[in-house]
Amino acid sequence: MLLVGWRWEWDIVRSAGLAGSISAGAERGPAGAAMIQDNMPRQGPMMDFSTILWDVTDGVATITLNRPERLNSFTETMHAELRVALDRVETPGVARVLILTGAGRGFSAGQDLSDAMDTSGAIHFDAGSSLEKNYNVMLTRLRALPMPVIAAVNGVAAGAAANLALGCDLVIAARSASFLQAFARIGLIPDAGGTHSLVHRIGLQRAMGLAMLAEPLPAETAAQWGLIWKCVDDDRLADEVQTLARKLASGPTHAYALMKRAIYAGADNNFEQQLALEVVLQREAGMSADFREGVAAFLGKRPPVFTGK
Ligand code: LHQ
Repeated sequence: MLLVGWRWEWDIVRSAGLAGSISAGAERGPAGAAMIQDNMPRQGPMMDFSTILWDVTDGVATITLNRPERLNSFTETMHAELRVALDRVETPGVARVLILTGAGRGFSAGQDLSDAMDTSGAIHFDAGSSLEKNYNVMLTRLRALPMPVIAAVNGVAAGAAANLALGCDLVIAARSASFLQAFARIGLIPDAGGTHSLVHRIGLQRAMGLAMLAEPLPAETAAQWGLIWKCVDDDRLADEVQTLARKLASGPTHAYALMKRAIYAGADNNFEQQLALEVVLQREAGMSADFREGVAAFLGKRPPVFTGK
């Protein structure tokens, strides 16, 4: 797919049902709504990607994996484009929430396996190097991103893509979606953080079963097991994700960034380490403009208007 105009891209995003209304303005003011800084683009699909779609509307950035004919599997081009899109999200003032989703019927089938085969039909692929260069960098960046990252899992998420989705801060999935640790089917092991996130969230037995049997885990079971935040009916996914994203985009962004640091560290630290970390991070949160606003709003018996600072 070649260079396309933003309106075309927008149609695709809208048909995937996940982007915010292009004409929707942010609610503002004391209703607790999004405070959009003047330099924040109200809408901003870019024209220079061929494997992803990019949009930022009212502080909500959306990256849509967009190779639906190959179930949005990852190629080197897609990884390169994702790096650029993340550069944009990381630019101060651009976004206060990131949504990651897929176009068409799937979220993503993981690594594009045709990349592993050369023109003679031989399989040559340094999977370790692809992890180091691509997936691990992206996972680390998503975790460090100073804003909430939502995975909107619209269909099957397989292989590295399942674990990339699980690497987002909140995972919300359509009821028809599933999470497939497909690796054993092709003689690999779960990667992209899966051996960490699965063990921590659902325990060793369930992690081992998913890894060894490589059977799809329905979204509903994933939610029941605590692997993801929520499973919703397919026709509710777009609205639920937008509502969640807009709520988070009007929240205390700096506190969210600190929460991410605390909670991810909490998966590995002991109790004493975590108490000490909370002191450091809470001290920082307590110096924020949003803390001052939160307290003033509480005492003034009005909803807070957070700027994210
Ligand atoms: C695909 C793919 C795909 C290419 C569907 N590649 N074309 C590895 C190496 C390096 C570093 C990082 O980590 C990794 C880990 C990985 O991620 S390895 C890849 C792991 N993923 C898989 O093994 C999943 C492979 N795909 C499937 O098993 C199925 O496609 C699932 C179960 C996801 C969905 O099944 P269906 O709904 O029946 O769809 P489909 O199989 O018909 O796929 C649709 C098309 O997409 C089809 O093309 P075609 O031309 O026949 O219509 C597939 O060939 C293509 N496709 N996954 N990973």
